[in-house]
Order: sequence, then C-alpha cells, then structure tokens
Amino acid sequence: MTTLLVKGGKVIGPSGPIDADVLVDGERIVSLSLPGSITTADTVVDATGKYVIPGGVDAHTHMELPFGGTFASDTFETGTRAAAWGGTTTIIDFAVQRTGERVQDGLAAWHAKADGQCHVDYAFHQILGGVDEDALKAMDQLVTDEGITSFKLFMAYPGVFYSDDGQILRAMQRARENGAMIMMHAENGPAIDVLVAQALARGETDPVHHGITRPAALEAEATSRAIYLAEVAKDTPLYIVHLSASGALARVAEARDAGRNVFAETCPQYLYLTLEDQLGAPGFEGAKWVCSTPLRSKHESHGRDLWRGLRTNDLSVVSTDHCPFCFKDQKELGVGDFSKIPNGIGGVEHRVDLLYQGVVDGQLSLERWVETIATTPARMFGLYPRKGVIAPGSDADIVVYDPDGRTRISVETHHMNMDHSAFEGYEIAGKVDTVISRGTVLLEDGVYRGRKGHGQYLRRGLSSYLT
Ligand code: DUC
Ligand code: ZN
Ligand code: ZN
Repeated sequence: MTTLLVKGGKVIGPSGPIDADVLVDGERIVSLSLPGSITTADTVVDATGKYVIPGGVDAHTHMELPFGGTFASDTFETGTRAAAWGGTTTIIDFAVQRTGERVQDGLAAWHAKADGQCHVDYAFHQILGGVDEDALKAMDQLVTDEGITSFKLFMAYPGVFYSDDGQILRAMQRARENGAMIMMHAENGPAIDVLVAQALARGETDPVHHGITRPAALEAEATSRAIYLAEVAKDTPLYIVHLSASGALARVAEARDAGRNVFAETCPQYLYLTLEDQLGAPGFEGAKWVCSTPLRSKHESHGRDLWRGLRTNDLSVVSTDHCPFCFKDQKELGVGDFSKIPNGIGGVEHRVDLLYQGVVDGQLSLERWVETIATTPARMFGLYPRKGVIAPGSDADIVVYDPDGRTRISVETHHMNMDHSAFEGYEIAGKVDTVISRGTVLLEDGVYRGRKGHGQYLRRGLSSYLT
C-alpha cells in the first residue's frame, strides 16, 4: 500500500480544531498524530496554515435529471468533476421512478448513467413517482439489497412527480417498518397550479412570477402537513429538502422541540440570493434563478432565519439541489411563459466555499461548517463513519482548505456544464487547496489529477439518527 501524510494542518472535527498530522494508508485514514511525529510517507501534502476537513458530502444532486422537456446539463462525469474541484468528494443523487415505471427499472437506468463515469464516490436516494403496491414492495427491496435507504416524495408537480396525501402516508408507514428516511419536497402543488394559471391568464409571464406563484405560505403548509402525516405514521423519520421559508422552518423547529424525528436541509441559494435581486432581474434574465422551492423575498426574514436555523440545528444539512440548466435553449424554453422554465440551479462546485463564507461572516463556527457540509449529511444518510469525518478507519476523503486564499465564482472559471453561474462575481475568503478521495489526490496546486471511473457506488446503511 502507498502512504500519504497530510502534515502541519488544523484538523476540523466534531470536537473542535486540533493540530494533527493525518496518515493515510491506501484508501483509508490510519492515524491522527501529534504534528511532526511521523516523518516519512510516500506522498506528503503540506497543510501548514490550512484547515484539514473531511471531503464534502452533497446529499442532494440531480445529474441528468429529466425535467420540463429537457435534461439537467451536468452528466455524472462533468458534475462529479465539478464537485471534486469544489471539495465535495461524495454526492447522493436522486434515481428517478417516473409515474408508470417500475422502481427497479428507474434505479437501473440511474446506475447505467453513473457507472464508470464518476470522479468522486456516489450514492442514490430513490424518487418515487408513483406510490402503489409494487413501489411499496420495492422500497423494502432497495433498503435490503441496494443500499438505498431514503425515498423522495413530492407534494408539488401534479402530473409529474406528485404524490397525494394517501400515497405519502402509505410510503411513510412502509418507511417506519423498514427504517428508511422519507425526504419531502414540501410545497402545495395543486394550490400552486391554480396561482400559476391565474398569473398567466393575467399576462404575468416573467420569471419573477415563478416565485410569486409559489408563496412561502404554501411551503409552510405542506411542511406542516408532511410533519403531521409522519406523526400519523408513528413518527417515521422525515427530512424536508431545500427548505427556503421562515414559516416552514418554524414548523420544523416546533416538531424538533417536541422531540420528533424531523430534519431539514437548506441550500446556499436560499442563504444568499433573493426573489428581488436575482429572480426579479430585468427581462428574462431571472430565469437563471428559477428553482423550486423558489428564492424568497429580501423584505422578509427568510435568509436571516435560515442562518439561525443552521446554528441551532433546526437545519441539519446544507446541500445544493444541484440541477443545472443552460440559459441558452434550456431556460429559454420558458420565454413568454415562466411555468415552462426548467426548474433548477447548479451549485455542486461552490457549496463548501459558500458556507465557509458563513464562517468568515460570523454566521457559523468552523465545526458547524464541517458538520453541515460533511459530517451530518453522512450520518443522516447512512454513510458515517466511512464518510464525513477525519478519523482512523474512515475513507481518506480529505480537503485541505486555505483560509487565506480567495475564490471568485464565475462561469469563466467553473467546471460545471452550464453557460452561466448563479453566483457570478461572488468573491469568497477561503479556497479549496487540495482534494483527496479515498487516498487519491484529485486536485493539487490548481492542477486537476482526477479521472472518471475513480468514483465508486456507495451502498448506504440506515440513518444514524434513526430512533
Ligand atoms: N426543484 C428544482 O429546482 N429542480 C429539480 C426538482 C426540484 O424539486
Ligand atoms: Zn424538490
Ligand atoms: Zn432536488
């Protein structure tokens, strides 16, 4: 086996920063030791003056997702390469069962897209596009045989991914039995469809109306309903995805205060971007920021509340909901009708940096930064302690992060397959310096050395938070 030593850095773990050298043998971490106590290794990475953190775990991506008559523009190859550039060494993507399709066929199609293509390790959640007797049986089989222990349901998108309350309850009851996590897209889709039709009838066709017709109240209502349905299903574990609104956060916080098995994630776009400044950009420009849940108004308290929720652990995880579409030919499908703009923002490359900016701004501690981007998603989705921590026995997924570096986000320099950036021009204090995945250096001195096929499929266990 070849050894690798990451020396001189400050290792950030759940119990705080410690000065330690990290020794890797093959694909695993074998020890953390006093600085300078190990002097030889086949490869030495100098982390002096830098943070040494576990590789990022992005628990919410959509490579090649079919949506609105097109496909998300990152393949597993381009998307995982961009993830590696940004310090994310594990993604959990969503395999899709379309309505009318067998769950196992949807899953097989996802494996076929990803197999041999990935630069970093990957796992799958399963989207259930139709909850029926077969799908319920498939849930058991995926948990037992496939290492897929979480299922996403949609309260939005009637006619596409939507499940009604009865279907949701049945899937939750099944999850309570087999130990899986239910992930919920919590927006009231039928009510949104009414608002969308009314807006279009009034001639309101610009991208900003995507946000106006998906009001925060319909996210809070659906979040509350999901929490009640999970209670009826004997407190089945529930994870609210891409939470963007203060009202929804309040419902999650209430449930957590009551000791319920309720968790939530937010995404960088909801922490930094707003309905007025981005979605409301002049003309059709705002289409770049059409995603669901939508960006929220800066005149309300959403962004501030989300940062607080991250500090208090009412929000446990930051994922990207990476779902990129090019402006040309893809977002443009919705010129003259905002409801035809494919929903999604690409950001898999920038999550680690954008959340480090939260540390610089005094919103998060260093430990909380690492928890929300790596440790907690690994625990939440059955990948811990293999992923999400720098500890003996864990995979050697390690990022050396330079707090004195600077990152400027731009379409000119990013590696995602999209013709614009949702964070164009953002300057961040901090920079991904070196990226190691299972003992292999992917990025060093600004030079990318990774390759497609290095990334392996990860079978996941049950959530560490399961009670
Ligand atoms: N939201 C998005 O913005 N894109 C894909 C699916 C979703 O729920
Ligand atoms: Zn969603
Ligand atoms: Zn999503």
